[in-house]
Amino acid sequence: MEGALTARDRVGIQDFVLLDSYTSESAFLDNLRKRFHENLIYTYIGTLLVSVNPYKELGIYTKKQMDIYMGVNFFELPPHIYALSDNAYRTMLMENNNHVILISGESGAGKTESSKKILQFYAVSCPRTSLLDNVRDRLLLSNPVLEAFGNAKTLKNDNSSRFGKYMDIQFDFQGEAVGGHILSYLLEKSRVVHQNHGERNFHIFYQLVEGAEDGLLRWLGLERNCQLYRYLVQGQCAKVSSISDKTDWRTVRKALSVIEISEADTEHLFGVIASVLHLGNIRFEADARGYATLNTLTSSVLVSPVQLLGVHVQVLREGLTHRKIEARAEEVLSPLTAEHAIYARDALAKAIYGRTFAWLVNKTNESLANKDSTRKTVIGLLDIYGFEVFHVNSFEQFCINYCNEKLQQLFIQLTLKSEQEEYEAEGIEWEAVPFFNNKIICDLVEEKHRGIISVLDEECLRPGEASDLTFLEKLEEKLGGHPHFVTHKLADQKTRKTLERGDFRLLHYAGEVTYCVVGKEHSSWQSKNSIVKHCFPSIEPDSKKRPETVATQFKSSLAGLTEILMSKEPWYVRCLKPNNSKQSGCFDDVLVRHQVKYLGLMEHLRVRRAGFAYRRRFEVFLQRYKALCPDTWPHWKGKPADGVQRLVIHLGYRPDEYKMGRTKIFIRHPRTLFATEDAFEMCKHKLATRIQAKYRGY
Ligand code: AD9
Ligand code: MG
Repeated sequence: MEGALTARDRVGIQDFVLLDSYTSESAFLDNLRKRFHENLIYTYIGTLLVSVNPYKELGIYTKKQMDIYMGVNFFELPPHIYALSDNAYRTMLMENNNHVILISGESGAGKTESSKKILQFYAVSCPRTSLLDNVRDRLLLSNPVLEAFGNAKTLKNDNSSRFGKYMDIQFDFQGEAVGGHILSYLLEKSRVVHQNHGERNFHIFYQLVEGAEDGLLRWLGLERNCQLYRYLVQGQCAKVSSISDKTDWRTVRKALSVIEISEADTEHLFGVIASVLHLGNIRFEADARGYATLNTLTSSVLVSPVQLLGVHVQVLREGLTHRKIEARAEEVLSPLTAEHAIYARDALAKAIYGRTFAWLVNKTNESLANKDSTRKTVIGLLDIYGFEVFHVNSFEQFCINYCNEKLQQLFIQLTLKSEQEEYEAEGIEWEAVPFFNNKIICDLVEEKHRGIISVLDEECLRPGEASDLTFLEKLEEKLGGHPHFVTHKLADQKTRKTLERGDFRLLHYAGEVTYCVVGKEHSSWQSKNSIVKHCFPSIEPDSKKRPETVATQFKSSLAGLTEILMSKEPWYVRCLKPNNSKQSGCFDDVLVRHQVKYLGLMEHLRVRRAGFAYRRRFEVFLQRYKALCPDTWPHWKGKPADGVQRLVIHLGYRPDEYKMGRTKIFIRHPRTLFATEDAFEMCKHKLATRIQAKYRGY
């Protein structure tokens, strides 16, 4: 007995629901820390998985481990991401419905790694026929491709996702992974032309320059030296010790061929990527009137983008130094100043890269598509960019953090709110658990006519008149009284921290972030560059439609995403970051406590602990288990609730283990249900043997 106690003391408890002092944040933290130092990074809160980034390889993701977890009940083995994956998978097969695994946590907490482990589990462990082996390879290899083009080193994470990703894995009725589909959300395109100190551009640029074969580099007009390209060196850290661009290049090349991107398309793809680097090196001079001209040196630099993008030199030249104005159904070319030409060049580079990324996602989807039309069930994986706060935060951080607010709101809706509402609706006695609802911050950003995005839209409709500062004034006017919004004028009263004149601060669920509005007009419009139109005619938006700001588009795409997520049965992985220095073995109490708090883990635990892990409608429960009780087998003629009551008494459920609602039975702990499920399996087996014996007897 003493031995068992010591082990428990050492490795903690694997499900927070079993923690004695479950309302104490310190006890929660102690348990997490204890486990972390024993390399036990996973802990449950019921069926929710808490994961702490170990920042080292643990050897717990082998094929052997996958086999151990396949088909075993959730609580019979130590917590693992494979257990959650397997549980979602088996529920999908049993109930023939769609599921989604929502992975959240701040930047660097381990979301992308988690999503990769889940995908690997499905691709490797699920039943397979040799015919579809390549589907699994494609599913797996879509990752390195999209990471190369959509991830980058930031100060928070050496492999930070700079786009949001939602991926459906499709399964056939036998449970075989047969296809997939990816939706991507707002890529951080500004990174193509600008990186903060200590950050890099997207990985693919460095992979290309470092890893490409000599012949390819020559054809692209590039040299093997990142320092020569302005778009690659602004962060002054082209080389990163944790990253091998050369090795990654080989992986990406192989992956591109596995996802069936043809040689010609691959060539074109790298042509476009190289042309972005060339564009970055184009310089402008001002003529006597201050208008931009391309200097003679630049003329030779133009040759490469012209060849690689397949546009006429005159089109490129004009596109960079002039802007088209529509006046009385006529198009007039108006010259740009040298300063504006730089914006035009950068806008072009961003637009080209953005379209290329969209093209790549499309191609990947074509390769993952399952042509067979039989009904599939899916498990969705959501891996977005995590909440982030930098020294300077701009429009991109605003979008990323807004996206995280939305995801937190969904979590609250689905767990804390609807859970408690259901108890109420079912007439189950319940002591409400208070929680902070971040809807107020979502509204602050997205509310019609009053939210920040709506003010931004209005300002964008007044070209010429509006500026960064008038935008800020409008915000102040409309949102000045909001408890989560602070500007320069109001700073001292609300947070006692001063603010620069061009900044505003939001008090997000996960912490305060100060946003700088300077330069917002350059990031808020969709580019309508004629060169881009020329290069990507098929995916250019309809120019007749009134253009939308990027923020508004993002808002609608998040609304669409929420709908997708709400239509599926959710599972949660909450990732925590143990320290800010990417170090293994270091558990920063203050940092982890903060995350536990804002992720609402304590509230979730209280609801779980006081609540019921499983619920089934009376009819469904009775139909499945009626064979376990002579009173209900083969038919129960009375009310379903009474039948269920008889059944559970017969099965020996203790009164505190379950509650009868108005339409459903609520079961406190999964173990109870698992025991019933085991009894059911045995009963089926006995029945089958009896039937076989009977037929043999004839
Ligand atoms: V961001 O919001 O995209 O910036 P993520 O996705 O949450 O962030 P990521 O999964 O990329 O973070 O993890 C960051 C780094 O932590 C990885 O590159 C690994 O080096 C490390 N990591 C994360 N999870 C694990 C793990 N389970 N085992 C080992 C891990 N290392
Ligand atoms: Mg990520």
